[in-house]
Amino acid sequence: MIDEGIALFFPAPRSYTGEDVLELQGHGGPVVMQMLLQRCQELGARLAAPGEFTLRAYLNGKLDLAQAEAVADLIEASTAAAARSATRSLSGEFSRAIHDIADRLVALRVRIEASLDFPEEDAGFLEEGGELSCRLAELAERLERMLRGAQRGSILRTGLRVVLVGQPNVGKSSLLNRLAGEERAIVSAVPGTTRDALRETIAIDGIPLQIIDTAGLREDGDEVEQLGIARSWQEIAQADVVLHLLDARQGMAEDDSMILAKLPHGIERLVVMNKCDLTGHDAGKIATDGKTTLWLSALTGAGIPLLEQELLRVAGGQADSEDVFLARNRHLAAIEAASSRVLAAASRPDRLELCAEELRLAQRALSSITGEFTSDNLLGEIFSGFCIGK
Ligand SMILES: Nc1nc2c(ncn2[C@@H]2O[C@H](COP(=O)(O)OP(=O)(O)OP(=O)(O)O)[C@@H](O)[C@H]2O)c(=O)[nH]1
Ligand SMILES: [Mg+2]
Repeated sequence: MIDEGIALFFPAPRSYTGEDVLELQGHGGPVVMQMLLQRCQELGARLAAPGEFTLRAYLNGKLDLAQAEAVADLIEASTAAAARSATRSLSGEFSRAIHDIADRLVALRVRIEASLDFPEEDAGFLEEGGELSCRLAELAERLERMLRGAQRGSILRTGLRVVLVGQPNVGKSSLLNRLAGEERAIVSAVPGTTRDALRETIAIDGIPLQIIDTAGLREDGDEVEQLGIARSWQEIAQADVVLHLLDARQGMAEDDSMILAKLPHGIERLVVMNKCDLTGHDAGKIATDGKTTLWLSALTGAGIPLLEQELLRVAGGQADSEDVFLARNRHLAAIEAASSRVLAAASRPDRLELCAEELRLAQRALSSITGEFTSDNLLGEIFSGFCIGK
């Protein structure tokens, strides 16, 4: 005897994978489980590949591809809002929204094909400003809305990457500790304390944020510090938002202008005047010509709620709304592709056969999300990201 437990038999097709499934449940603990697994293997079973159960469920039509991905996202969700969004996708809400748009694309294509064959029967349909252009505009609108929801969902999945940047000693590590609510990073009055990038995941209103503390940027410093600074720039290159910290007593110095000039183009940047407690300046937010400066104190915590609000704004606000789907990059690319096909169709009302072809390609792009058109390579990529036994 190895253990006492339960054997559950799920006859096909009413199991997770759609096949006959036998589940053995023991008391747990790595040694006993290992012995149980070993005995099963001696009797002819083999270990499952990563995601193999979910892959089988997909191949047997129990789930579509977007739902299968939601299984992995649910397991890996880092906040309750992300988990809820994954559950919505798992229940098929995302897939239904995709199918709804795809159905509209098909219906419109059918009308166009009919007009090609019998132009005189449906003249109002093709007129300028007529039904065709209205329908195309409506489709473009829907895709645009879906893209926005998916972009917000993609932040919910991976977390917004927030990199703390600035000269040595301005208080980056202090701010990380303040946001994390614990003493994660070493803080000291010695400039050049932080050497290696340090990351901490926090959640604000259900939105996961990866806060990354970096080595203070300066030209001198020893070899180790310079290696750390090179890492700071690597982190900056992958940031969604850069928090540029300044010492409020000094404000923007020459070295800061140099840092500014080297930041990647188009990156979201917030200027943080830290140590406002030493200046007598109140904590607060000042917005001038679209640029936001936050005055706060990492030491006392004054102004931190304002910073959190500002980060939420950058992340796209509320995490938990109905139209936010936990999208992956491949979903975003597919929705974007469909959207540009529909726009291309709208620009060619004079060439109906081109218009119909664009709509066909738009439909194909959307269907790749739920898995109607997918290559084996893509399946391998998706399911290898799962943990074993799921
Ligand atoms: N009065 C005051 N002191 C602060 C504040 N934030 C940080 N400090 C102090 O400033 C010093 C430097 O803080 P750190 O958080 O280590 O600064 P850093 O930017 O991480 O520095 P490096 O790692 O060297 O780049 C420490 O002595 C902190 O206690 C603040 O808001 N007010
Ligand atoms: Mg530091």
